[in-house]
Amino acid sequence: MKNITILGSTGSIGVNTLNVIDNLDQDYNIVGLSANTSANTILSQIKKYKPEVVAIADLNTAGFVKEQLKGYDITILPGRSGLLELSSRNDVDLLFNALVGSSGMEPTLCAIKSSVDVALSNKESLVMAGDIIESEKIKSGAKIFPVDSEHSAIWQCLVGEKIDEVEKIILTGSGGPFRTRDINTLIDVKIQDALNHPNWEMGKKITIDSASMMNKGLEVIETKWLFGIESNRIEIVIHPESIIHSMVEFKDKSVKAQLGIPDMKVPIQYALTYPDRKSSMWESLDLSKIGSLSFEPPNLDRFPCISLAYEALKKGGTYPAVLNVANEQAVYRFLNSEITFTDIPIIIEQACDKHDYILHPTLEELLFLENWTVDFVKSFKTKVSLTRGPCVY
Ligand code: MN3
Repeated sequence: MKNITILGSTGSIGVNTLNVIDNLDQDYNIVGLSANTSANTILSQIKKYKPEVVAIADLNTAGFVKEQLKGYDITILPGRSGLLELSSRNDVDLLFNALVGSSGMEPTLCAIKSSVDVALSNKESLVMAGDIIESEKIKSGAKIFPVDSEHSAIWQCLVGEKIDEVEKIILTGSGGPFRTRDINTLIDVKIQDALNHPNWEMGKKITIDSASMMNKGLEVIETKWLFGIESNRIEIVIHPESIIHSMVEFKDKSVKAQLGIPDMKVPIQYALTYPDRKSSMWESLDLSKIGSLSFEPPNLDRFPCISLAYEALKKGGTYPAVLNVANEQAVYRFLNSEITFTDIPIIIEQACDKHDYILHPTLEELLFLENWTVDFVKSFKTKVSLTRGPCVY
């Protein structure tokens, strides 16, 4: 019996995680769940899984849910503090962090500090606070199990291998919905065009990140912290079919790849059952049906977010955190029809250039910078152009 808490249980990854648990024969005891505003989904999850405690970040939703559960033996923890209290519990075996965006960073840190292993779907945690999380991991002995499909692939390729025998890591990316679109029309991208991902079904924020390819940029930074590999040994290759989930090249030039149907339930299940593998009912890969796999280099003129992410990773310190928060806020403004699709990298570049850089920020300094970046992006009005060209990594 494994005691588990799932943060963000009403989102796309959270729902899939509960689905995977339903289909595993090993018993899981759901200790805690968390939601933000999805009252109906969390109510039905509470009735089905009977957790001891549920954190609900949105105060109105927390009040409503509490009212609906009169007579139930359950603790509802409201607000941000409730989420952090749930994340800090040391009586669970695994915290599954499926929160979206920078709000997921502190909960990861809380669990690590409490010596609880984290199955990490929230890539923003490592992008923002990789340095702090790494040193807390060393202190507490807690581990991070990647859930992101690319990082799960790399993790699986590295089983039985020595990290100092790795030559490079090759992250695959589908290229998203705008891989072949006329580059001059990207300014006119509609919200619906950007939300229309060819292979993966995901939440809105990550779908926009995939369309701008900032998702791949964030994954480069995540790779550095998960596997201790520097940016000049992390490459991106576009692979539109999304069958190879990533690859590792070793010193002897042998390359290992992990393949499968694009389905997040597979990496979710591996993070839950590691180091074991359990039978599943997910779809089998039939390569003869797929026929051929194709690859191309990423077009850095089309996707300036990739260069911005590599630059932030190389500069280090607070750059990746500001890049991440600026991106997140710019994506929300795009989804609100306040800015164009091509404004996203411009805003990120400006925020990175204008912030007060710190090489080794504390958590407090990161949280201060998060607020600064949110305000910066909210007040961003001027029409300026991108000053950077594509970078060479
Ligand atoms: Mn991914």
